[in-house]
Amino acid sequence: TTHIAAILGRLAIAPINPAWSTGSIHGTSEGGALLESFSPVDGERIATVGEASAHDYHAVVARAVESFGIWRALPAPQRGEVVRQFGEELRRHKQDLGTLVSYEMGKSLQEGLGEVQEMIDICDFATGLSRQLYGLTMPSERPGHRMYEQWHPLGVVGIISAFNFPVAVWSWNAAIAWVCGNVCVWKPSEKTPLTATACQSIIAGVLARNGLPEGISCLVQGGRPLGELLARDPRIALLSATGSTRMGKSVAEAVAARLGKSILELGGNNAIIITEHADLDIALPAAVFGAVGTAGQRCTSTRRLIVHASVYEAFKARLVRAYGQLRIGDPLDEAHHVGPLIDRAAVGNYLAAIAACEVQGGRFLVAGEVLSGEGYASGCYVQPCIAEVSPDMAIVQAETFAPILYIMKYETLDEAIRIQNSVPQGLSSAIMTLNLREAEQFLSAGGSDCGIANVNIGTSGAEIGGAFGGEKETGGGRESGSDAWKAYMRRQTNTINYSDKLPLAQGIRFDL
Ligand code: UN1
Repeated sequence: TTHIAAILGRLAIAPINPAWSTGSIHGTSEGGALLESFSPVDGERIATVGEASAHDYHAVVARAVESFGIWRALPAPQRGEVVRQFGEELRRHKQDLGTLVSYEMGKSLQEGLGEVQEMIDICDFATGLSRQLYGLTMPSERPGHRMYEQWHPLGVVGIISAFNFPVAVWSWNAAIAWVCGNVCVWKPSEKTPLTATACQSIIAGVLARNGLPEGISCLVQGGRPLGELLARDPRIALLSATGSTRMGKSVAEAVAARLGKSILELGGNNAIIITEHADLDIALPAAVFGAVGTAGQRCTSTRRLIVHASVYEAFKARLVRAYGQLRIGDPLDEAHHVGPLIDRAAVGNYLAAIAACEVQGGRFLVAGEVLSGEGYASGCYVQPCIAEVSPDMAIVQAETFAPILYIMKYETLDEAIRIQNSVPQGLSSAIMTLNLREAEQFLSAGGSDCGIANVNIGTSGAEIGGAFGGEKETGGGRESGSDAWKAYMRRQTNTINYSDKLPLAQGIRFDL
């Protein structure tokens, strides 16, 4: 913890600061409610953070609205320069912020650092994008007319993020939203308030050095009521929400009721198909990292393996052997592969899913258990487990945010694709094959129904350059790279007449 105190110092955050107000727009009133941050690594309380009341929330959004006027007037490449500077600060603080992510959330240090790298990458992407944001021009059907489109900022973008990627998912949204000319109001997970405050203090410094109002990046800390305020608030032009399908449905309903815009990035139930033509030497680490990385708490985590009958037994044996080599423990110790789950409630969900799987006929190849003894005092460390199942079992259809891997057998690729698509979620998917026909069938319109479909890599660990998101209960939103920026802007079609006549479109005659 002294190590953590030093990190907080370097990130300009006081370790235990109930007021939590200095220099940050975070919406805390004196004597208001507090959020406590506990580390799942050792069970320690790391910090208390002021919670935003409804009153605070309204004050913060008012500052955001005010700041929007200033920010949108800045040319996009100048906004990009501010985002570039934010990326530079993240490079400087990568070790500290990555360590804090690992300590507050529980993912391995490698993954904590990877998450900060993802933030740096999106800043680079957004900086380049700030000189693009291209609209199309198209020929007008009328003589002496010109037609084109422009992209304008939307206004205030709300961001609801989840505990599992406590900083990267915010940055995907914020960096893109900013270069597009929007200001942001961020409600992070109430389970990871400290990393959010760290990010806020970094961007606040960048904005201050550029003489810009901090309202360009706002932070409101708190639980579900704040999410509801964001969803119902007509000042929030776009609400980008990452989390459970249950949360997404209630956000989508409230936003749709006011005809607002939303980007939803919800649950996944991601599968890898391992065919008879797979290179098992790469299929194995892909499956294991996908299933146990971030202790199975990525929305892209591998939850299902669909394995061809001819390689099933061989692959199963290698998989079970690999699980035997997993080292579980303090994620800050680089000797460990797997850290804890986020909290004891998550451990409860893990145990409930295992029990349900057994009742429904699943057979465990590697049994799950909650680990106890030295180093496991937080009660959040669990044994990653594997169950042999049939694809239609209710528990296999559900996303459990824990390292539980379901393995099942198939005979034909049509059947494997049918199984892969037979769940309500549609985020990420992969096929392991060296056979061109199999790979292309999997990627075709009749193949995977997911937003992400990979060949010879696993389901998790997407790069920021592509659009990230998925179909069906995953919510349909796209964030991050490619042209996902378009969802953060409004498109305006402009027709300009430079002739001295007024011809009407569609050849309509209207003579006065
Ligand atoms: C998430 O789990 O919400 O593709 C995001 C990945 C990461 C992002 C995951 N780049 O696994």
